[in-house]
Parts: sequence; C-alpha cells; structure tokens
Amino acid sequence: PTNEAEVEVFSVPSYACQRRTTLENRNTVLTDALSLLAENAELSAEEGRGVAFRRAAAVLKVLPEPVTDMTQLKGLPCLGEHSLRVIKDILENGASSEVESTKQSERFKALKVLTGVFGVGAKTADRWIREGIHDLQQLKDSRQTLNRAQRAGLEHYDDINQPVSKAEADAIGEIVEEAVASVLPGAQVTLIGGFRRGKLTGHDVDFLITHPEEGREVGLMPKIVSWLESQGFLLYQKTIRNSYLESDDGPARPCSNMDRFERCFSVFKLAEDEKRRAGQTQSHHASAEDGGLKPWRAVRVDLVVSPISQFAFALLGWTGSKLFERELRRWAGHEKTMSLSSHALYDNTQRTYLRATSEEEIFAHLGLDYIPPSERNA
Ligand code: DCP
Ligand code: MG
Repeated sequence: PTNEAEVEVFSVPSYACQRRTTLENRNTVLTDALSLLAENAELSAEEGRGVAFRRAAAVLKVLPEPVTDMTQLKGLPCLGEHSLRVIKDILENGASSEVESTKQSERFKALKVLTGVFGVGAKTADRWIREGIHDLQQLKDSRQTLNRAQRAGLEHYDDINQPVSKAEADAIGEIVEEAVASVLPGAQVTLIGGFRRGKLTGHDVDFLITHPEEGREVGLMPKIVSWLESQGFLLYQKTIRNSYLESDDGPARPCSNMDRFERCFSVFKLAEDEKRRAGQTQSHHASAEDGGLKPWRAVRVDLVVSPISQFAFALLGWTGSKLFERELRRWAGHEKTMSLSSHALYDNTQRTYLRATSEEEIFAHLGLDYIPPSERNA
C-alpha cells in the first residue's frame, strides 16, 4: 500500500490465483452485496456477469482494511463500472438499491428456493417459474415429474439447506474412511472442497479417494457405495463415470486412463451418535432428546475417485474455490498457453503433458507462487 493524499491505495495482482485469499475478510458488506448480484446473474444464465461480480468481490476480499472511500479503489483490477456503482452506493447510502431490489424480487426468491432442491438447476427452476411455480408447496401441488435426485432433494430439503459443520464433515470422513478401508485396504481418503480450505461450514462434504498403486482404484466407487448402502448410510446416491469428456475443462484431451475417473453424488444419513462416536459435541440440530425430532440429518456428500497419476491435478481441481479454479485455468490458457484440468496440465507450445505428483509442482509448472488451500478462498 502506498500513501497518496492520506488515503490508503492498495495494489493487487489481477488473477485470483496470484493472490493469497484467507477467510479473513474486512469488506464483508461489500463482498456479500457483489456475491448476491453474482448469484442472481448465475441463476439467470448470465454467466459472464456472474464471473465479473465474483472477480470484483474477490479483489475486495484481499484488501487489508475496510474500504471507506472510492479513491482507495484506484488502480485495482477487476472492478468494472457496474461493481464500482454498487460499491459507491453502499459507501454513500449504506446499501445498494440494486442489491436490495434483487433480494426482494419474487423471481430471485423463487430461483433460490427452487434451486435449493438438490437436483434442480437454474434452467429447471426458470421453467417452473414460467409455469407459475414459485415455492415448494406449489411444486408439490403441481404434480411435476421429478427425477430421483429431485425427489430426494425435496424430501430432505431442510436438512440439505442447513449448513454442514466441520464436526459433521469429520464424522462423515470417518465413515468414508471405514468404507474405503473395508473394500480396498491401502486406499487413501482426502477431504477436499471448502473444508480443505479451512471453512467452518459448507453446503456439502467433498472427498477424493485414490490408491498409491496405479490401477488399484479401478472399480472402487461401486464397492464403496455398496458398503455404505449395506450399512444404511445412504439416503440417495448416483454414481457417474468420468464426466470429463463433456465438461468445460478445455482442450486437454483424455488419454486411455482418463475413463477411470468416477464421481458419486450422494445424500448421507448422519446419525447423532455417529457424531458423538467421532468425538464431537452434539449439535443443537434435531437431536433425539430435543422434543422427538429425528436423531439424524441428511448431508450432501460428493465422492471422487482418481488414479494416483492424476491425484495432484484432482486435488488442486477439487479444493476450489470455484473462482480460484476458474482463474487458474484462465491463467494457464492466457498467460502460459497451457490447458489445465482436474486430470492433467498440457503445454500447447511444447505439445506435451506436464507431470506432477504434488500441487506445488503444478503451481511451479504454471509459473505461480504456491498458494496453500487456506489461501485459495477467492
Ligand atoms: N468443482 C469444480 N467443478 C464442479 C464442481 C466442483 O471445479 N463442477 C470444484 C471446485 C469446488 C470444489 O470442486 O471448490 C467443491 O465443490 P463445491 O461446490 O462443494 O464447493 P466448495 O466445497 O468450495 O463450497 P461449499 O463449502 O459450499 O461446499
Ligand atoms: Mg463442498
């Protein structure tokens, strides 16, 4: 920071993957506002606008102090005209009229409620809204045909929309460890997603599973799922083969071992005693003694299996945040003429795959300083 006419002026590199973004944020009022506009844009199929708001919020997240004056923002990257207008509104009036009217709009409220149903995306929610469905009661009454995921999502709506605590994530981790140890001794389970970045709550729990011997992970996911199912831990599960071919991960093409990547979207049934068994204190949520409420809760859990040769890429790709991932890929493509995915890093100039066995090596290949998970909270 340099001093100019007594206001603090900050200097911030333009890609989020060049910055250290901890969970400490001195500008939550501003970043919450921009994140809400980002969410609204994403729910309205305006991805470009969504990314612009996300990038603007991410810049404010790394500032060492609260912004109090527009002049402090001079020279900062990623702050477009629209984001600056929102920030100015908040600094001058205490709130942004656009954010407030978005929050109160029937369409935004309906999009939030309907996409809160597991298995319902923005497109489906939009179609339902056009058919006059704005809330869960109207959805139930409409006799819309729901798929299996959506039926589970509706059934466990309240649980799934209740944040998952770190204690609950750890309890689920123990169950997944037990499942994996039972069906393939030696296989390794790693907590990924937001909890690996140090977040205290999440919307789900994400795990990456591998085996130190290449190839031993083949066929592992169905075995894990069968074990979990036999023990009564799953309320819902859908296992898919590697979605890599149809993903937007860019031009890095799969080689023969790519089709081993498997993913399971699930809803766990987490009993209160599982949490106690994991050495955690009881949560205030739905405990058995708490007036006859059910002694368990539903938790969204994602499992990913990767061959060890791709583990570092999978780990980096699944730790997030989503914006950090997007920025890494943009950096790779625009600054390095490389293609990064959760499977590989391809150098388009040398026409070769760059190997890596750790996240540190991938950052080095990309010419970036290593950023640890706790500083990827862009
Ligand atoms: N991810 C991705 N592409 C997807 C889904 C996920 O790159 N289609 C990556 C980035 C995410 C990580 O996987 O950070 C986990 O996805 P989540 O949606 O669970 O995101 P988080 O774990 O970061 O957030 P939350 O705490 O809300 O679960
Ligand atoms: Mg997550």
